[in-house]
Amino acid sequence: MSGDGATPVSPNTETDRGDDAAEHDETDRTEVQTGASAVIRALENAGVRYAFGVQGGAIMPVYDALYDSAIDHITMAHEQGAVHAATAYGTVTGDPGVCMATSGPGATNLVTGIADANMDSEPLLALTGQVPTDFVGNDAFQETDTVGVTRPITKANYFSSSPDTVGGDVSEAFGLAKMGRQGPTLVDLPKDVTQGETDADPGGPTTPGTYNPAEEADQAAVERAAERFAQAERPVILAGGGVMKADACEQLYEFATEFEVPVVTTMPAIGAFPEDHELSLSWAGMHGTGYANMAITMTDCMLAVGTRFDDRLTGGIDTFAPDADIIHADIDPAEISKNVHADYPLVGDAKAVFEQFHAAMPQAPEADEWLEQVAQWKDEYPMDYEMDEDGPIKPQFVVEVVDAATADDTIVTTGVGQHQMWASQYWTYTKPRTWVSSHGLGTMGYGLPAAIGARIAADDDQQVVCFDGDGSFLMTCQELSVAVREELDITVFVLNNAAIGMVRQWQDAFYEQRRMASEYPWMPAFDKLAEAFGARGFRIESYDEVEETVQEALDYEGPSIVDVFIDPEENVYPMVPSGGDNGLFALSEDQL
Ligand SMILES: Cc1ncc(C[n+]2csc(CCOP(=O)(O)OP(=O)(O)O)c2C)c(N)n1
Repeated sequence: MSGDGATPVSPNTETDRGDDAAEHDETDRTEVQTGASAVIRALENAGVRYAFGVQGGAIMPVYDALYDSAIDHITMAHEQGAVHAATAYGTVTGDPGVCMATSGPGATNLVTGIADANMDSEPLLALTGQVPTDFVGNDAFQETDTVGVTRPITKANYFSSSPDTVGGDVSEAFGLAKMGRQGPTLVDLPKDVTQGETDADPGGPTTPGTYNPAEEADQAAVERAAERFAQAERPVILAGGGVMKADACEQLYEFATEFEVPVVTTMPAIGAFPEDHELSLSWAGMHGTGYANMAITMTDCMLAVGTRFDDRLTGGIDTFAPDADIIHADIDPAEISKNVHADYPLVGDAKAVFEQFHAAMPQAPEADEWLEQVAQWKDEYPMDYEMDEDGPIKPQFVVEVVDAATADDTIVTTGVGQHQMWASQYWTYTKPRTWVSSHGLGTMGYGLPAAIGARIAADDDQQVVCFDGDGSFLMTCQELSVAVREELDITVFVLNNAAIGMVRQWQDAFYEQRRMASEYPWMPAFDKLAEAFGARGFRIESYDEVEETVQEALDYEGPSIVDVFIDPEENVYPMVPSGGDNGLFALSEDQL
């Protein structure tokens, strides 16, 4: 598919792979190039340093070619672990993470993670083995129509048809994953294609010549929108994940601080604007801060950049920012007026749009009263919880203690559930790409493999912690074997409430406390489980153990699991019920 008119994409500039990555000497490379070696050459040309995967019959030729490469392969325990680790790698670095799996069950085990990356527009390249072309359609051993299965959940996918074009397919899939609106791509690799000989050069990352996402937005449209924004009496910026993806955080900061506009982020954009800044209102939506939700409800003009207005953010569309003119900038024109009507649509890259918008602003909005109002909301609805030192441990306190004990650039990964919300609410994020979580799909089990991918992507001196739920941890805890084998310094705090707490919370609130299949009093001892894997295990059962044990676990240079017995009845607030009015968030169950 990487035919004429292909546009080169800058490969990852980081080419120094380090000695330890060069497991096998590149000079061992066999002279005859196969489809498989073209695949690996394409990855090398793209600057890929790591691939996460699991071996198997149909993908073996590709692994055999990898034997000769300096690309470091991280063997995962399960393909779901591989895809989440690769996705998190992409979140932290901005470059597509690469995962590999064999055909059939290997490929289907990737599906959840691919769907996850698709919902969050994460750059990801999946390579899957496939039965030989002649066997396709015959129900051959481990045959699954991977292209068919993944078509709705990939940005693009390819069934490679020849050793001569397979390298180009990989180059294009890599280029597409990163360019424009990012997302997952997949190349399905029949065994005869990867085993066949070729002398074709796979080239570097490319995109089809027909794929030309806009860089700058239409200048006249920007000027009209800036004119309106400058007149706003209650302006607000809503920064979405696209701001992070476009590396536009600096531009956001400059714009917001120069024109004194409060900044609300979506969950995926946590860290795009420093949460300790006085203009930060943290994040909005179902469990966002009261003041963020007030601001996006009462605004008269919203500059929304790189967000798809997910329903967890908007609540009911009818009650979303009812008095506001919406300026919506996005790189994907399909997002404009999809969920929320855009009064001022702008199609372009977030970084370019902020620069254009900044230059086009005739003056700062006159919004002193609004800024006072916003500050008042911050006082009125602080993020708070009640704590009794003799009672069960509050999870929010644990998050705060870990935040205080770690550096500002620490990366936090999470599973999905209450713990994810506490980790996002009670940690102060000040740097981009330090919040790594599953948003749109809400995939339990994301936390540990994501911590592995993040650890490999992170700077050596950057700490990586994971807040997990007991239920989420149980879904992918086998990846601890990988963290031990690779000697990865990660610390996992399992906020253990012996329940799949978020479900329990909803049952209590909306199903008359009928706790069907949500209490898990049979959880294993996670500290002992950690030791069985060869990791360090810790347990915290009372407040007086929290600070010391947290420090001990963080100091341990390797994977450690801290089993924290938290208050099993603690709930996440504020809360806007599904489809509700953001301005009417509840601070406790009786307000729902
Ligand atoms: C794979 C998957 N299955 C089911 C769910 C539905 N779900 C959402 S939150 C949640 C509870 C998660 O429990 P746990 O990981 O223990 O976290 P807690 O809410 O207790 O902090 C469940 C089951 C999901 N999000 N993902």
